[in-house]
Amino acid sequence: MYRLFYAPHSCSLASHIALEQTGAAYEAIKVDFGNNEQRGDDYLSINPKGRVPVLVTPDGTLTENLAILVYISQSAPEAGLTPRDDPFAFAQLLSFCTYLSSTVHVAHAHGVRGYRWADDPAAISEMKRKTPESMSECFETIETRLFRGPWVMGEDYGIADMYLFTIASWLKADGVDPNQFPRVADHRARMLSDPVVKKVIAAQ
Ligand SMILES: N[C@@H](CCC(=O)N[C@@H](CS)C(=O)NCC(=O)O)C(=O)O
Repeated sequence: MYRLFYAPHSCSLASHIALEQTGAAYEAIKVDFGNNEQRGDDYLSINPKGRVPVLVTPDGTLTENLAILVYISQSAPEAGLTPRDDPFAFAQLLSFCTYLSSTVHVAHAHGVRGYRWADDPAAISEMKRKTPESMSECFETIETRLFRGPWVMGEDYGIADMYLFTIASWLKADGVDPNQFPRVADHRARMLSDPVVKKVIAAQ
């Protein structure tokens, strides 16, 4: 039995969808950001980084969405959520997902958690001002160059779809019109009609 620590509307949605999709036995534990539970001693003893997601597994505790997504998918190979026996295809998948975690997620965080990078209120508000532009640039790249179709990596549905869906759900709040990116918007609509995705969203 896995234990997933998540917060609604956060990047942990991707890991939650992966768990549900593979049929793994898990318990989802909500971390209350409203009360800064992620900064409390109890939570820091689970994840010293003070972030979600965290997956507690029989093998040990994992942090970082991408690591968790890879672990879940490779622990349930029959679900086919990551390429098997094809190092280049797997590396391409990691390349896309790393772009989401290290560039797109960070561009979003500049808008909502600018205090991580600056103390000066003017600098924080400048980071916020720039967020719609930087998120739009990232999604333009995804829309026109990275997204293969019908799924992110081509014919096979997998962890990149769960991750893109999660980060694309922040666009409106980041001041970006999601309809600027029709392929991503269509992907989002298909994900939203998926029973597994619906179930996870309802549960969160
Ligand atoms: N690099 C981490 C980032 C995790 C992260 O920043 N999670 C956010 C939610 S999307 C969080 O826990 N924020 C709480 C905080 O900053 O206090 C990953 O990809 O898992």
